[in-house]
Amino acid sequence: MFNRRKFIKRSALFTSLFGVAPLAQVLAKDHVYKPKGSSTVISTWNHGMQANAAAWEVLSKGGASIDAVEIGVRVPESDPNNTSVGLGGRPDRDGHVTLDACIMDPSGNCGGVAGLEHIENPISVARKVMSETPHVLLVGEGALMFAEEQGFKRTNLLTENSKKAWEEWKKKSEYKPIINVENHDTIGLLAQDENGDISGACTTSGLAFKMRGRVGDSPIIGAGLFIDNEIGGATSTGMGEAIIKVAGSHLVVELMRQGYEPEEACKAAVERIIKKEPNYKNLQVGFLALRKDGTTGGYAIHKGFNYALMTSATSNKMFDAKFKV
Ligand code: SD4
Repeated sequence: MFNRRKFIKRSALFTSLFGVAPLAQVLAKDHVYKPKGSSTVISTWNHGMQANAAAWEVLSKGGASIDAVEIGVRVPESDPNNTSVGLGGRPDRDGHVTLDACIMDPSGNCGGVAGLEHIENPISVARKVMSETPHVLLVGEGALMFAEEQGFKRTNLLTENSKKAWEEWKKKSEYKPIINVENHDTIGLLAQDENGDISGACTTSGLAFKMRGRVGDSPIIGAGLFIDNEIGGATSTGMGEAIIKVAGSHLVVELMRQGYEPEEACKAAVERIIKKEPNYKNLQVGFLALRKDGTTGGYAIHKGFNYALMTSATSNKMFDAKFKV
């Protein structure tokens, strides 16, 4: 049986002999970070600039982070030229545009939709799942029925451009995601408001020409997004299967709890994937993290992942994430 007193005694002996705390002790320690009293918004890829600007409109008026993240990611969702989110997203291999999204607030409430068709702003449906149902995730037809009950209108999400790309793809029907190309547009956005409260949102049409019914990390709490308002938040982009296998965003937040800097936490999560994924050279994954004290970081497997960052002290700006290979 586990004897706590003996364990503490042994730990103390270990520390005095080796001058460092044993791992179990380090892991048990929750780090406390103070909010900095100003706002921050960070989001994936170039379209993060527009999303950040919209989120900032909310934050700069003293608005809540949960409103900022929703309003922020609705911008790329509604952009028909963005081919991996919302309207104009690349379809699955059968020609259906199916959308995945989730949202999480500072109290740990969350909602998501997966495989949602015909609705331009899945993030807003995800928020309704959070606020209007006792559930966390609705999928497919049920998610669509719920969206319509909530007053969302059907739209044709398959633009001419996406239809052409699909018809071109069908000629060979080869399923080979290309690093930083097909995966380029999922938006994950984290925001901290003036009260220091953190929320996050993540939304995508997923991998282009995926199998019908395939769901990636983006609508899965703990994979594509995780918030713990005591510690911070994290979000991801890239090959969802690899991210789900390590519960990526949850892992990043837990590493920050153990004292890792945001960038270090993202790097350690990337390293975990590399260790477990023999095929890592052929896939991209990127993480972003925002800690309670306003510190941010990002890291990816490959070169090419960038993110937009705006704070009360700095203007909206793109950064290239560091990378492993
Ligand atoms: C997915 N993570 O469905 C998403 C794809 C993505 O940037 O991030 N694209 O696996």
